[in-house]
Amino acid sequence: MIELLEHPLSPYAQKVRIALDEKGVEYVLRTPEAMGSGQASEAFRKANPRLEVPVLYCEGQAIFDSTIILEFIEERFPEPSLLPTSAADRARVRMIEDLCDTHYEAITWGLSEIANFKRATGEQAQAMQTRAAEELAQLHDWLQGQLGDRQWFNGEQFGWGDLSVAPYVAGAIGFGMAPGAGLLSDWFARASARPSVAAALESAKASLSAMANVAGIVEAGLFKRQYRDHRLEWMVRSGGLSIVQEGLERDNIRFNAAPVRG
Ligand SMILES: N[C@@H](CCC(=O)N[C@@H](CS)C(=O)NCC(=O)O)C(=O)O
Repeated sequence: MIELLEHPLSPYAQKVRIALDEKGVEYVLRTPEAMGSGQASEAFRKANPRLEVPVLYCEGQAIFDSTIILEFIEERFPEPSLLPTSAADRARVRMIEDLCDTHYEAITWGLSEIANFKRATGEQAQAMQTRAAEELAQLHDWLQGQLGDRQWFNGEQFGWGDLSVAPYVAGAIGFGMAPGAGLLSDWFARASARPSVAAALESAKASLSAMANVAGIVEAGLFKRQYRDHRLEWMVRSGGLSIVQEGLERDNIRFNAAPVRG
């Protein structure tokens, strides 16, 4: 049986869930123990040296990184195809995915660091949230331009482009930063009505209550949040350099280590 290591709030894992559901592939879900603590089990470390979800276990192989997993799923379960037909359209949806995985996710992750993990408060939090709202409005405008008069980011059918955007827009909505009325919000209404997307977003909603205690867990030194790539960049350029410094001093953030032979 295929197993997906995930966390319901991970947009990367949501992408994979939606793809599997769209293809009618059966799988079981599991959240790794001590997720986010930096204290991963040997098995998880072996499966993904970065200690991130999603990881897909299929036919004896562990595959990490949502984009690599989506490519695997597309090749292993070709029907129905989630990629558009032409090479140009395939490149187009992959670029949308890349922008969302990097630029968009960094912002919603930053908002979570403030709202849930309480890394910033008062004026600093307000300034960072204002910055995030401005950037999201810009991104929503860009996405609206990408959508144009298409029904779906993929084209005529829901697919790769759509499952790559929906988790992030849902995240922004969760922080009260929904796209304004227009083509993008109409698209999101259509996308979130699909059973595959609805199931992933429902699980995320159900797990939100657990976030109420996470700031206390970080304070107690039991959580070591991963600061990486675009997330780290967002923190630094959005007024959160002191957050990074404090996290390093208090040892409650982590960077990726080089992989160790398992
Ligand atoms: N590039 C990876 C990113 C995955 C990722 O960052 N996952 C986050 C959850 S959203 C994670 O597992 N972080 C581990 C941690 O915070 O310790 C992908 O596309 O799968």
